[in-house]
Amino acid sequence: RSKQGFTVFFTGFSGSGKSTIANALMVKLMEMGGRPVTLLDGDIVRKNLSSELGFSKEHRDLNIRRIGYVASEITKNGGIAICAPIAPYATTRRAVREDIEAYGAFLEVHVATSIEECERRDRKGLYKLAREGKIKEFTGISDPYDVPENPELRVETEGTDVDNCAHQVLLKLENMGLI
Ligand code: GGZ
Repeated sequence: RSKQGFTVFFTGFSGSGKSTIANALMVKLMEMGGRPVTLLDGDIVRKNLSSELGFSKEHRDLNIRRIGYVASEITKNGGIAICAPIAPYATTRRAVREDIEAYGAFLEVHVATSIEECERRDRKGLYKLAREGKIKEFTGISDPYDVPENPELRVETEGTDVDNCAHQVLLKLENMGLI
């Protein structure tokens, strides 16, 4: 019998490393073959699926529910979905988990890079703009982020490289009997 589908759901601040780790994980899972792998990255979803949405709580929740719906369909069909939005609200993450667990497994991965480190890196210059008030409702600066209390996995990116973080996710998937 072929293995069940599953969703790996990354959550963390802008610039925490979610996309980079998600990409590395996707490559590793694709190399293993077997099931199709679909990456639903924050920016890509916002461009293609949620282009009319902003960053109010209502809009963020809609965005996350859409990602959750697509991931649940992929999971239902036996595929692998990798999601990498900020997903700042615990209740919304919980709702997505429930949608997906109806069809397969859900692995929440908290990319636990601190806000100080994300702001220090400021890869896209967004934190600077947020501090200047040029971007409003910016997660971690002027908008909330509920730290996940019981994620399946928490990865620390300060002092751990991308490959190692992606490998930790693979080990967890193995332990859960999913790969
Ligand atoms: C947070 C924002 C904001 C505000 C624009 N707050 O580093 P990025 O650029 O590529 O990742 C961030 C992305 C967040 O979109 P998500 O869909 O992941 O967010 S959520 O899960 O909350 O729906 C950042 C950019 O969009 N960005 N304005 N105000 N991030």
